[in-house]
Amino acid sequence: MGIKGKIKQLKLTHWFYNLLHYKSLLHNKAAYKKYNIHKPLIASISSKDFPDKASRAWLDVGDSKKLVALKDDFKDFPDDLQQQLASWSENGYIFLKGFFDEATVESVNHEIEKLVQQKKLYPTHDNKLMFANRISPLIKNITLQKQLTGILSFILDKEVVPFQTINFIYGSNQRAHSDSIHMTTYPLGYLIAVWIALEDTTMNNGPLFYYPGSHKMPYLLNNDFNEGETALALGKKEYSDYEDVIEKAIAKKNFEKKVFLAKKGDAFVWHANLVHGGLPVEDPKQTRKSMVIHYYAKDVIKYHEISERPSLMED
Ligand SMILES: O=C(O)CCC(=O)C(=O)O
Repeated sequence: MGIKGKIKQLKLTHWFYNLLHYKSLLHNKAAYKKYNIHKPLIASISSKDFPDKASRAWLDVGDSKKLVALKDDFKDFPDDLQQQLASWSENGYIFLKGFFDEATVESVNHEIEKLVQQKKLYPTHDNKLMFANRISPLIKNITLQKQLTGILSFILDKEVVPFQTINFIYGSNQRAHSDSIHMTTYPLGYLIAVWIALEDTTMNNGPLFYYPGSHKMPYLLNNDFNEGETALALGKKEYSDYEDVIEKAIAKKNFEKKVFLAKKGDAFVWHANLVHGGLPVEDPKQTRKSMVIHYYAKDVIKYHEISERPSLMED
């Protein structure tokens, strides 16, 4: 590990950074109180600070087959969506076929192209274009689209708030993971993600893959793969160690691997703990434009288990 990596391991570095962004941590204040967390908002936080590792989301605690129809707004959803919602507890995902029309998709593509050209948006974290929602009213409006947030709030039975967008021009080549190692909640189970195809995906441009039912595995958190953590520094293991462990856990359970060959405008919604990733890009010349939006439920503790940082939320 280089010197930059070592500095990033130091919790003091995070606390200082958090102090500089104090206003963006205030979203956690009420939830810390509600869940009896007696820590400053700028301090590191991880699953070790919480008394349990169980989801409290209603469709994890109970079975969606029995529960969804009991809610008044269920009858407002189209038949196909009703059926998929009924299988949420079992599958951990739903498809929204053709959810975004051509004009909306193209407006997103043009906006991202413009922001990249203007150098307001640039690739970080392995070619990801992060947080376009913070600089573009157009992208922000998509994240707040009522029909979409209505479905997500229904699934979590809580108001949802967008945390981030990630735009991809090329396939992510990302190994299998659960988002809950990156974006975590207490109680667990209150993250939800939407993946939007901004062009068709094929077996050549690195489509999304996922394992139905994998969300029911125990959440794999720092204690399950990392070691050597101290009061001042994070554990010694790398993210790739996490990827190795989750890959083994998936192989042991024999989950079926499915590939989402999406058409432009399709969307895919996944559970906080559904294991997924991007298949290797077979043809590096082919683009695979897509956008992911990660949402948190509003009234829970929001943080990043892997780095033990509380999430910074913009207004
Ligand atoms: O789009 C992909 O290939 C993977 C995206 C992903 O895994 C994520 O955003 O969590």
